[in-house]
Amino acid sequence: EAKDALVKVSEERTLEELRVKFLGKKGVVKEFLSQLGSLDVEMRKELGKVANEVKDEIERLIAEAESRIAAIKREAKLKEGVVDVSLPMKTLPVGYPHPLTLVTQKMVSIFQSMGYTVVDGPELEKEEYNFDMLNIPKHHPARDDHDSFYVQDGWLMRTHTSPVQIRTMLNKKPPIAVVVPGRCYRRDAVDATHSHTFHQMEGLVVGEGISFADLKGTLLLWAKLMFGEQTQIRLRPDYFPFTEPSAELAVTCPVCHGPGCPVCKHTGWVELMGCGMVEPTVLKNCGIDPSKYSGFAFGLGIERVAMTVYGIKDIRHFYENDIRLLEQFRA
Ligand code: FA5
Repeated sequence: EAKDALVKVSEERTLEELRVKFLGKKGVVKEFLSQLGSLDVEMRKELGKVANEVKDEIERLIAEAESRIAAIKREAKLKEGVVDVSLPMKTLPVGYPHPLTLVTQKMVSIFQSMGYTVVDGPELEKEEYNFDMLNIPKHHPARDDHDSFYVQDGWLMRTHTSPVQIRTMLNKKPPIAVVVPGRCYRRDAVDATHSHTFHQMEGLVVGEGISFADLKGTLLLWAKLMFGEQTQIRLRPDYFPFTEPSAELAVTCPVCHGPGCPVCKHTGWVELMGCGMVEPTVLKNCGIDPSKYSGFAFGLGIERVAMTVYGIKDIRHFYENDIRLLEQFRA
């Protein structure tokens, strides 16, 4: 009877009732044992042994039932405690992309959409690539504009991304269409528009029949995609030893606030980059035949573009990591 009941039991309370019924002070087993007194010794011994075996067996079945009931309870609790994934989560503080990263990504994706690839170069650069092969030999006055951090003889922290033009042309033959975003270094006094460490993006296109019209069309399209359809560009003659002719590109002020505009100072124009047709000597330095190929190049200051896009007045804001500034660039 005990066995039949105990293998089926699935509730704590019923189990306790069965325990009392069979093993309790007035339970079946005790009752049976109390009746043994009236029997003779041999019989008492024999039946006492059987009674103890029965008691052990009932205890074992109770223990089994206990662990079965515990498992059932655990199962029920798990079902009850299912995580409700639709509940609102606790938000943890997260970072946001830096404005320089946002502007770089946007510029890169515009040029990628025109078929350019992104290439990289070292920040610790050979003087030969940073200057000489770009047609800026020693004692050339243009070197004065690039006051440099020399690391050891012949090596410096690159002053612009233009040495990656050289690295690209040494490694790959035309057609070439690359952009190079990256960090640059100059021994410039820090002020609202200058930093010793800043970022540029270089562009280089080399192929057959590349003309100044290609340069102009490309940069006009870039300006419209970057600052808006209404944007116009202005090209004025400039000088760089590695391009000829060279120009300075300005765009119509995208945020003009009229008099006192922090971006264009109410001139209506923002000067953004240097550009020009790759100097034939530079092509020759890289083993590219200038009678067959021509190219254009440009180089812009990423901070300058970001300041224009977001109307930021002081370049130092970019490097201070002030959370109040960064939080304004939440996606
Ligand atoms: C150059 O560095 C040329 N390599 C650009 C170029 C490339 C011309 C290809 C033609 C063909 P420049 O020295 O003017 O040019 O620097 C370009 C831009 O870098 C500047 O307009 C400015 O926006 C940024 N820049 C230069 N120095 C600093 C500085 N100290 N802090 C922040 N931005 C700077």
